[in-house]
Amino acid sequence: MARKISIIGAGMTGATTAHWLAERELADLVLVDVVKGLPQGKSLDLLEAMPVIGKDVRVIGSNDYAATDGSDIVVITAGLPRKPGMSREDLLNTNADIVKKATEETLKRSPNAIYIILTNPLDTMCYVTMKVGGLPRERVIGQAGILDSARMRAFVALELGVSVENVACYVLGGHGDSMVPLTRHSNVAGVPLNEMLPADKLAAIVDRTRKGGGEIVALLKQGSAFYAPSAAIAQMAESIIKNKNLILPCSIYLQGEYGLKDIFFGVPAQLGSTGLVKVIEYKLNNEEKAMVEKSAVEVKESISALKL
Ligand code: TXD
Repeated sequence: MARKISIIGAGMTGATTAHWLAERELADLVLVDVVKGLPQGKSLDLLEAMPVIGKDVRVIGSNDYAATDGSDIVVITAGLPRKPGMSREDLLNTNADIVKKATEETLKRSPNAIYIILTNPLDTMCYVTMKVGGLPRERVIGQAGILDSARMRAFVALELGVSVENVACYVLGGHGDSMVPLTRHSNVAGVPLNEMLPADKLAAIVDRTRKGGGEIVALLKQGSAFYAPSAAIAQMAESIIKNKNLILPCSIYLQGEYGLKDIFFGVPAQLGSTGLVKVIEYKLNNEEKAMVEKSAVEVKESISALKL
């Protein structure tokens, strides 16, 4: 039987995730959204592209969670952007309600599903799914770090004129301005980044990475990044479906790793058929530890503002 991936939220990231996933021919796809016609229209359009790209993927769109029955993976991208007059805390609790409902409705139809969360504030929404679903941490994985690391990789590759494939960058921490780009552990074909780039260039790349989301929001004027975030989800899903055991920076519920407990936080995570297989720990120096702690405070504050 074909594997099945359901994507809740058929907006920019949800639909683009379906696109990248269809290209990889990993599983049949379901798009669910509250807007009438939107998931149906986008999925029909994508289905009609399959003969052109030669992939046998069934794509269904629905306003009803019944379509998600028996999913192997559920991706949650549903949420609202901040509206004028809305505080961050208001947005947090509005999106928490949406993610809560998406979790409850999908989990009862797919009791063994692995969850990949995208909705912001990311680390806190992962916490909502894990708590509401009563799920083990292995089955709730947030997407943020692949995107942040990919931005840094793209900027380094551009600067040096080398292939993106030769550039390995690692970004830890919460998905926010306090993310922690690990320049010491990043490298180009094995050569440490700080030997490949002068300090000022490297500092500029780190700064652009931290502000990467905002740079795109400012350009688009409406909405936020969607190609790169959804490509990242497809990579996570592939590692799970194919049991590839790729080590990818993901938001994971920590239980003592990096000295942190009871929060979702961006760390390198090995992903296989059961979801999280293992958290990989870097040896951090004092400066890096201080950045991690600062980032963790932000995530803790966000979780404590939750009204579940
Ligand atoms: O790296 C990351 N984690 C992020 C996070 C990168 C990019 C986007 N990030 C966040 O993902 C963003 O801040 C939002 O919270 C979500 C979704 O972003 P997207 O760009 O896809 O937003 P859209 O285009 O507005 O799509 C959201 C869809 C839209 O079609 C709504 O109708 C739908 O969500 N929606 C719902 N679907 C199902 N059920 C409910 N209740 C619902 N409410 C809204």
